[in-house]
Amino acid sequence: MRMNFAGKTLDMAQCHVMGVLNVTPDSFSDGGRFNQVDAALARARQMVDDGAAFIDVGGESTRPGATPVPLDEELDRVCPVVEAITRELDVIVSVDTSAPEVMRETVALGAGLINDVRALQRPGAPEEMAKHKVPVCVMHIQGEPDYMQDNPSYRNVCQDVSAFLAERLRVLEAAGVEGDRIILDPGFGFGKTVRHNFQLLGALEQLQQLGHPLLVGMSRKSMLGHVTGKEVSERLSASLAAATIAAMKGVSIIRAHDVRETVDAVKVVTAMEEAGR
Ligand code: 8Y4
Repeated sequence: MRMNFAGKTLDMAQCHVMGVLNVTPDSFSDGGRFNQVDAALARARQMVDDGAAFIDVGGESTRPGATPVPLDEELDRVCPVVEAITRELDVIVSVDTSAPEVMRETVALGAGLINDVRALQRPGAPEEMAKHKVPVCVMHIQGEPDYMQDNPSYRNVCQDVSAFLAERLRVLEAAGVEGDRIILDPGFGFGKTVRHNFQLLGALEQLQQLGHPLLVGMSRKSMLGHVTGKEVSERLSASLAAATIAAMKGVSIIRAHDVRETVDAVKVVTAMEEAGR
């Protein structure tokens, strides 16, 4: 029921909001490392004030065609921000990474969750996470970020995603990552057509059957652009509709850019559920 994120515990029967904090160079225009860390900390502080339970710090772009970030560069981007947030703010720091070295360094700095869009498929990643006690979010992806959108194909997307996650659970538990610290994520937009994404959204209950807390991220994604015809900057309402659906289907964590608004949407769902108990 409760999960321990490096000393901060949360009831996973409740729905929490995770704010997105990109620390890629294009997200904070130049100004040197100090100013970048400072700007990232200010943005994190705003999201905490807005009600975020997690801040998801990511130093690598998973957009198809993005240039891969060398390990040293990822460490240089992410570590100072993780250190600053854990020192200054009362929030769980999540680190969006696939690199075992980044997992090791950021957990040592106080990160409370490792969020891996590659489901710990990199060599050494399961073994690295087995050495620590922090929870990990294992996300479904078909292929690699670079080519995942080329021709996504499934026999049955819900069954296939569920089978992939069940297999990762088996592999991770065999490597020594306890099941009670594994969070699952269907990976909206990661090797999926718009239709696949909406089939998954409709079938989140099926993924709940795996018996682990769920995390979802649909905020501003192209599945919402496709149905509304809107650009990224105009997708707030659609993002809130998607977040509301996910909350109603019992997900534990919603990854979002617009924390303030998403927290309100989640509060409406929570109030309804509490009134019914
Ligand atoms: C506009 C803004 C359009 C952002 C697309 C995007 C997830 C995730 C990402 C997710 C988990 C993104 C790191 C993609 N998505 N981690 N990360 N689940 N666990 N695209 O769905 O935000 S990055």
